[in-house]
Amino acid sequence: MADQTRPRIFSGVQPTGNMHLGGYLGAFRNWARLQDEYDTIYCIVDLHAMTVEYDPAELAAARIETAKVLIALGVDPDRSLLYNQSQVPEHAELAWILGAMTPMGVLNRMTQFKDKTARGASPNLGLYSYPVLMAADILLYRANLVPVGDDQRQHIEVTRDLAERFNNRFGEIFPIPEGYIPETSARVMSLTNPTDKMSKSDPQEKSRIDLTDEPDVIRKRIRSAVTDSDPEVRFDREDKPGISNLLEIMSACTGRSIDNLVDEYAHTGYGIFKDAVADVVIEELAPIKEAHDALDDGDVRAVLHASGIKGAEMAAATMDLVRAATGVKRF
Ligand code: AQP
Repeated sequence: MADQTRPRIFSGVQPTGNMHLGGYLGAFRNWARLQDEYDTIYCIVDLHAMTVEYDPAELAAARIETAKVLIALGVDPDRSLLYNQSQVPEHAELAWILGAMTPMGVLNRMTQFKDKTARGASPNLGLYSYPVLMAADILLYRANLVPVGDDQRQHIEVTRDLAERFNNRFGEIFPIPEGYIPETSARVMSLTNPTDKMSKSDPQEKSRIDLTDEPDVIRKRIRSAVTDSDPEVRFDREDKPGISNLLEIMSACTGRSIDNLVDEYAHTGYGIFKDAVADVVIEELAPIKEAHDALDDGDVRAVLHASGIKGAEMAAATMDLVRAATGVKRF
């Protein structure tokens, strides 16, 4: 862990609600898988969570719950750092320095800000400058790779842009990080509106599958997933977004190609296909729920505390370089 001889990974998750199948197939599963090859740092980004309306007690509880689910799905505290963003104040300090060199035009193009405010979020400065804080999160650890879902593609581009601007102006301090985005399931769609992304903030619970849902809930939600009236199972994102989403989910859970699944299910009817999708999702998530339910809150807190101390040491080392390069070295 953090041995600096291997390329480094950083990624984050907002403690803003239950973690769902979309985040798992798009990002968190890779967090666990990449631990052997990379020096891995995973962060519960609670400062980002403050950019939308929230209840302090719920945020505090969600930080523990999010860590619990991550450990349950395979993030191993012996191999990865796992802590809350707020445990390392340098995230905010570096965000300020990067913000001072971020053109507003870059932020004006961000689709996530537009989407969130269109859905009712307050257009506050924190939400607007979210990509700058995200860039600081990644660059603070001089990360090389960032495993995320497709919705974060634009923010990774901003991070790369800010790293280049910084290096050109102040000297080569930051590696230019790459996104690590899966080919299948990078954007898992809502079960009730398959042209929208599966999302924690969707008020319709039926739109998603949470990682700790009971098997009967998972089956019910997949059975009631919105599809179409043509009975053929085939992949067509435009005309059959619901079925295409289920095919992608099944492919991601089984490792089978979409073509192979279509060969088997093209003419079985939607009922049989949906039950088969439910079976593989239930099988995929069962060990996560079991591990989650066995974890103790106190143990999870201890992991966050210990990891945060190590993360703070790494962040301090980067900030020494950044402060010296930018003319604000500490006396
Ligand atoms: N539907 C999705 N498909 C694939 N990947 C996804 N991710 C999120 N939704 C999907 C990826 O999960 C990681 C953690 O995301 P997050 O919880 O920090 O942030 P988010 O993108 O804000 O998640 P939600 O569910 O969409 O929350 P709201 O509703 O608040 O916007 C990221 O890598 C993300 O790409």
